[in-house]
Amino acid sequence: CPGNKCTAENNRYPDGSVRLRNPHIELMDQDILYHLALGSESHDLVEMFGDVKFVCMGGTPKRMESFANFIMEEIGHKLPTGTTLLDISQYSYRYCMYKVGPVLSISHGMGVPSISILLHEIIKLMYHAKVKDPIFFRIGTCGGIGLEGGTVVVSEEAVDAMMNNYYEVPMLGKLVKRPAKFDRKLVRELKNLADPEDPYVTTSGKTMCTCDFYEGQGRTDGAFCEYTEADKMEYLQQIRNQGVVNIEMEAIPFAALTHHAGIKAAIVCVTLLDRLKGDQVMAPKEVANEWQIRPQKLVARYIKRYLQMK
Ligand code: R2B
Ligand code: URA
Repeated sequence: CPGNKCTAENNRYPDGSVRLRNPHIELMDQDILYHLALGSESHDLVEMFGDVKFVCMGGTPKRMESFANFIMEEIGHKLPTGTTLLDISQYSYRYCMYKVGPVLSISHGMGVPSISILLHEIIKLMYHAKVKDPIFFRIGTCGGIGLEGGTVVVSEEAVDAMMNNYYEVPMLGKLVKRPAKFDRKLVRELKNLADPEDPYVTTSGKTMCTCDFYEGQGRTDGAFCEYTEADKMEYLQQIRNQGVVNIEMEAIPFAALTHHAGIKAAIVCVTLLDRLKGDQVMAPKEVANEWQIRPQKLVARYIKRYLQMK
């Protein structure tokens, strides 16, 4: 990085296009984005994706299909008559992808490996499509720490289960660390878009990213458990005292890989429960479904405001 200062700005080209920090890609005849069912030679990626500005990701294909329909309504995007939204990656049988004007809505599955594979391919997609200054959002669910179900959380920082703020990946038998950083301005702007009239709380803080939903998040209701309820509560209180407000399973690679690519990114999650009160997700489906729209609304406000200011 210039001056050894690895900021998101330094990681991209001056014209805003995504810099691929991999010299091998340019030398390849074609680049197959296998898990997206797309390729740099089989598809005209500039024509298909060149106008993308926002990449929104969330765990499940259903939620991201709903988000695609929701954002279409919100930004007043019209599909050509007689057409419906198409899952561009349907033949990957891995992730779903919908395009609504400048917005991509993509599912990332559960956990670090799944979102990491997706991010590699989406960052390459941005490069091949010559997209300028894209903004990435993860719209997700999480467990709250001292926050009741239905609370919206904007992540200020990401930490792993050992409270490290970097993504540690074994490469060629060595551990490589990449800083997991969000765009501070984007986080501030998102927080400011919370409406005092919203019938729920929007807050922010540190997000813990774990590699497991059960023992990895200190639950006592997995198939195994070798600690007591008291041990669990002591741990949850301890991480709360260190500023952790929610736990999920993708924040570290999401923050680290977007930062490494010079892409502005933020995470907005809704809590499905307060982990200080229990482990089981018990909210009825209809309630949980309504909660899951809340992060979508905040991100939609950001996108709409951006498009109006253009
Ligand atoms: C939130 O919810 C999922 C686990 O249920 C995981 O993908 C996450 O981060
Ligand atoms: N997702 C998580 O990873 N943890 C929770 O407790 C709820 C949703």
